[in-house]
Amino acid sequence: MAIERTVSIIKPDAVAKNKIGEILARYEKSGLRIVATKMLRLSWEQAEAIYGVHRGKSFYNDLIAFMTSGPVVVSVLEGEGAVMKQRDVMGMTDPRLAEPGTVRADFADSVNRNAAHGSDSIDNAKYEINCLFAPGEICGRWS
Ligand code: 3AN
Repeated sequence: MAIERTVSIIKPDAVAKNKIGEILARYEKSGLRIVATKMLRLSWEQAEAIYGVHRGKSFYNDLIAFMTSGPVVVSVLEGEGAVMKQRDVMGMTDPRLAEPGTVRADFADSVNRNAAHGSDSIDNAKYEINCLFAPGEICGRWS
């Protein structure tokens, strides 16, 4: 399987619960490597850039307000099949449907306060990396 990169965002609810280390540890235990990570408060424009696909949906404004409501931890994860692997560790969007042991099953309260974000395709990962990181902030570790 190819080495891919994907974006993880630990959302404001999980940061507030002090679960940053536990969540990143799960990604590391799955074999993924952190090649960039930082804490920041997303601007409204950054949140809209990442979630623009949902513009017009009933939950859109609440989603952007939530994502900008407090600090987040954004990371680039690298590894074999990184996009799907991160999403497997994260679990389904609605924590009530997420497999036991996934990040969302264990740390999320609801579908709109669901602890974690992950890119859903290689193309979206490239787009999100470009939105959130400068090239010099990423340290490839695979070779
Ligand atoms: P995922 O984050 O699992 O890729 P998406 O891309 O469908 O799921 O949704 C992006 C974000 O929008 C979710 N993480 C969640 O915060 C929010 N969201 C999605 N569906 C709903 C919904 N039905 N009601 C409220 N918020 C939602």
